[in-house]
Amino acid sequence: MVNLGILAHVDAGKTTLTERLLYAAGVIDEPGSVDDGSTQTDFLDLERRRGITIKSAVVSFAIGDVTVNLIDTPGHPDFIAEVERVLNVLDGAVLVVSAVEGVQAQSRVLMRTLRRLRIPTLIFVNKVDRGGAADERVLAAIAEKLDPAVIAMGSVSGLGTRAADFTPFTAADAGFAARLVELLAGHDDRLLAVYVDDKTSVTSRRLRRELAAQTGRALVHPVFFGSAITGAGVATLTAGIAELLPAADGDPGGPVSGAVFKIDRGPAGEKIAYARLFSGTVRVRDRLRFGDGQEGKVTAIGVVDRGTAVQRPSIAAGQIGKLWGLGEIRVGDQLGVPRTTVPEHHFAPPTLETVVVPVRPADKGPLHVALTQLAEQDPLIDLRQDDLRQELSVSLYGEVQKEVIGATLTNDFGLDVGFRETTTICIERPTGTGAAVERLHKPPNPFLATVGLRIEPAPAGSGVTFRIAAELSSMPLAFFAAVEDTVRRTLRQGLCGWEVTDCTVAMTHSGYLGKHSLGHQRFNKSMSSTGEDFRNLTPLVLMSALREAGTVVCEPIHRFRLDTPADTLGAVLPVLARLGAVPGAPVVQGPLCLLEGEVPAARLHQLQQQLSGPTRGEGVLESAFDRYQPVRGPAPTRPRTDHNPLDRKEYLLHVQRRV
Ligand SMILES: Nc1nc2c(ncn2[C@@H]2O[C@H](COP(=O)(O)OP(=O)(O)OP(=O)(O)O)[C@@H](O)[C@H]2O)c(=O)[nH]1
Ligand SMILES: [Mg+2]
Repeated sequence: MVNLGILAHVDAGKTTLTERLLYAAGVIDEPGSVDDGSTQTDFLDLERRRGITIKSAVVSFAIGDVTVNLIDTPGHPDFIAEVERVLNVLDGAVLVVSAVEGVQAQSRVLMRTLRRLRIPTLIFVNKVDRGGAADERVLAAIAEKLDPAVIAMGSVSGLGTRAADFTPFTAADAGFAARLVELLAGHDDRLLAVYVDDKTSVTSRRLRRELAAQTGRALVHPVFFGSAITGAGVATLTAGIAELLPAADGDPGGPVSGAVFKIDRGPAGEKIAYARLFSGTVRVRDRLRFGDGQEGKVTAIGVVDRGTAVQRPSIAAGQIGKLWGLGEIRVGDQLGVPRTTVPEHHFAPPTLETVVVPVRPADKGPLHVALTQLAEQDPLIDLRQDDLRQELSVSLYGEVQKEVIGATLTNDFGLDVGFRETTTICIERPTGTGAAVERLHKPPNPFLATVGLRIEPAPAGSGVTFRIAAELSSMPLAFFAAVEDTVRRTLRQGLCGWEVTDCTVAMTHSGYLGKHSLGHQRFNKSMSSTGEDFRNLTPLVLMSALREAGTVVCEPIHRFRLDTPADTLGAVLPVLARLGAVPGAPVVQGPLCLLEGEVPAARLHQLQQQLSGPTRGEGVLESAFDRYQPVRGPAPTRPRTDHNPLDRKEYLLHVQRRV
């Protein structure tokens, strides 16, 4: 059993390759086509109409006695959240690179992450049948931009023609053997020693075994070539998947541990969780723990078996299955014993947001329900309800995702919506250190709690760290937990309304009142502190510490790459300058010119639109999030959705009204 992800830049041919693999394995009688909307994995109406993959989809086939669960992922950067969730459940991956377009922006982003997570990865150079396809040049670009530890597993003939084919190197090929030894010896001194001693003594079987071992440890990446349209090279790739990628392991008798990477709704609206098990066995009617302490009973289990969905009484370690009955479950939840303690994000979070407005005001309630369901499938849209203005907003990666959300609300929920203009999500970072304290029984503190907090800047990208600098034994742990929880919640809106991050918050003072109302039958609130006292006081203290520290608003910056005809450079540069993009020196390659540089995420969409004229529609712009950078000029603010603890009077009134 191998759980395999197919990843690539948009349009590289992942879905087409998936069809070919299914066809080669005899699962389907004929490969479907993305362009006709007849593939197995692009089955959503929207995917078929647009010809792009939006949601990851699982299919299954067999290579000899190895069962492969294949997950086809979207390549469009607006849907990178789908890829992120899939990465947690893979034994291996095939990264598809187009032989025509070469190594594209998203391939680099994906490969960087695959390497970091040490996911064994084969590379498939697709579209060798298309005019303009290259082999040597693309291989060199892969080595330069993705990973130097790669090796071509064969050679291409008839490059750029319909008859293009791929012939794997054999053991008899001396050049291949020498390259292979050189590559593998880099990670294995013994192999090098034996080889230097006597070249002929290293058998080809030993080399293949070592190649599989090092591929399995994600140290090297074999490169295959072919065409998903004609099927060239697909048999060799298939053999490579079975031979070189490690099989799923895990003890079916161990404690249950798994991860949910996709949530779907069945025909009756019932929730279906796609999960991979790392350990243990889950049976129908088992009670399962998931997320942060929720529980549910599995009412049915399904697997995808060679193209058809079948019900099963159980799934075991290594398998992917669909679980019914877990009402509260969310994408990204861990099942049973968590494998990782902190949910880690592999890619940058969305940097755009928009307000969703129902066309019919009466649809407000149903819209909230619908968006909540979409947020279950994609938590990164981070649905937010603005309590003050009664508005719903979502986070986004881009305009295509926005259109897809709009179409989904119309098609699946019968809701017509409009969107406000997309705006950029900034962050706030503290610029200095600030501290504040409010003590029990010391006016103006109206709460039965002592809370002192100090906030200081931390390195970029480090997030929020909370630590307790007060005496731990000074109060019950539940009160510390209430403070930490409230600190994190309060930091979602800083001085300018943006999320505050890259900081350390230390709790410097603590104290509570623990009198028991002994003689009283009823609980006497005036006599003992409760969690609420800490939850209510913390925002006041934290915000005044933050005001003392000060913050700087930072905006997301993307790195871009623009390929454009060289003669359009003169027309392109002023457009870049107008939109605040900073290009490096242009690199002219024949008739084409390559520009790389930086642009604020806020200008990206305009840039895309305004380049089509000056580049005669031939410019190709790619970009990926790079970092946050302090905004030049006046800091943008985000309207608050809470009762601002900086306005003490208004905040206390709100708290009073709540109790
Ligand atoms: N000539 C040629 N065209 C191909 C090949 N593979 C895919 N295509 C075409 O390239 C386009 C994109 O193919 P898809 O399979 O949808 O690519 P994808 O990587 O799944 O795209 P997304 O899922 O949207 O990221 C389609 O028009 C395919 O017909 C190939 O090997 N040769
Ligand atoms: Mg696709």
